[in-house]
Amino acid sequence: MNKTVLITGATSGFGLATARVFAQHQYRLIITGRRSDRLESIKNELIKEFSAQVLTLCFDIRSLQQTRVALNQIPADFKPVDILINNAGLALNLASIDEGDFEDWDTMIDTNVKGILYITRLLLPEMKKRKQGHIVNISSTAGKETYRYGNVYCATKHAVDSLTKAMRIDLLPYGIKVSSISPGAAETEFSLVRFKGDTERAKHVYRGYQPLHAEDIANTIWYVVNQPEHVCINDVVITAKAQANSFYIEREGE
Ligand code: NDP
Ligand code: 8X3
Repeated sequence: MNKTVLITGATSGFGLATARVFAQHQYRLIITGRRSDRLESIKNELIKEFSAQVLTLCFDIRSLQQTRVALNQIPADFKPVDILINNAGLALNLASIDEGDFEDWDTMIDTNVKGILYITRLLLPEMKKRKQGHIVNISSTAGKETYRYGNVYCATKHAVDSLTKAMRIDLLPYGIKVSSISPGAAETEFSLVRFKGDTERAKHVYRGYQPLHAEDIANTIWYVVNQPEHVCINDVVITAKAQANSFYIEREGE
């Protein structure tokens, strides 16, 4: 029987690439994000290319109310949700801790931390009842090392790291697997969002080396959820060949 995967933040980047991989393998897909036009065109693309079964849920992951309403719309033929990929997230700006923007802080904390908590908490009763399920949290190398001016974003990803460990412990009696993937720099819309539409600044992040691509992370997620039943991959730290960690990137010509 085909399984259902719910991917948050599937309107671009890792989430979209992951949706394509799972669609290719005939999973039922629930894809989420705030941009309804993108959700609809991605749904059409996946149906056309892979004859996939796709449900779109348009909501803001920061809102418990919106998340609850959206999940209540999942029809019986898309249930149960077998795999939850907590991918939606963002960074906003780089600023010293004494100069950070309060609104940016709220957005990052509400999206990256509370967003994961809300949707996971709401989907868990069914997974618990079935004693089955797999939660994959997208963390970051920013959750391993804190870099200059990355303060609040790094803190949210350290929180994802910690929550992943906490979930794995608490859900142990229910046979629910919990994994995290911690990527280094990958060229998606991430830097464009971080620098609020400044394309030059966004491009500068990836100068002089080959960063990760969204497909690299999608393939890693696929690997993590396709292990034998008795195996749980706890965490995968993955960087481009040119990147050692948050601090060291080998760039040509520098
Ligand atoms: P993108 O900007 O390409 O994608 C982010 C996705 O998150 C979009 O689909 C966006 O959808 C969704 N999203 C953001 N805010 C919300 C919200 N409030 N409610 C619902 N959905 C939301 O970035 P990436 O694909 O690169 O990022 C995916 C994850 O990977 C993030 O958690 C990021 O922190 C993490 N990451 C990224 C790295 C990178 O270098 N790119 C490296 C390590 C980790 P929409 O705008 O339609 O709501
Ligand atoms: C995204 C990677 O290095 O910009 O999490 O924080 S980094």
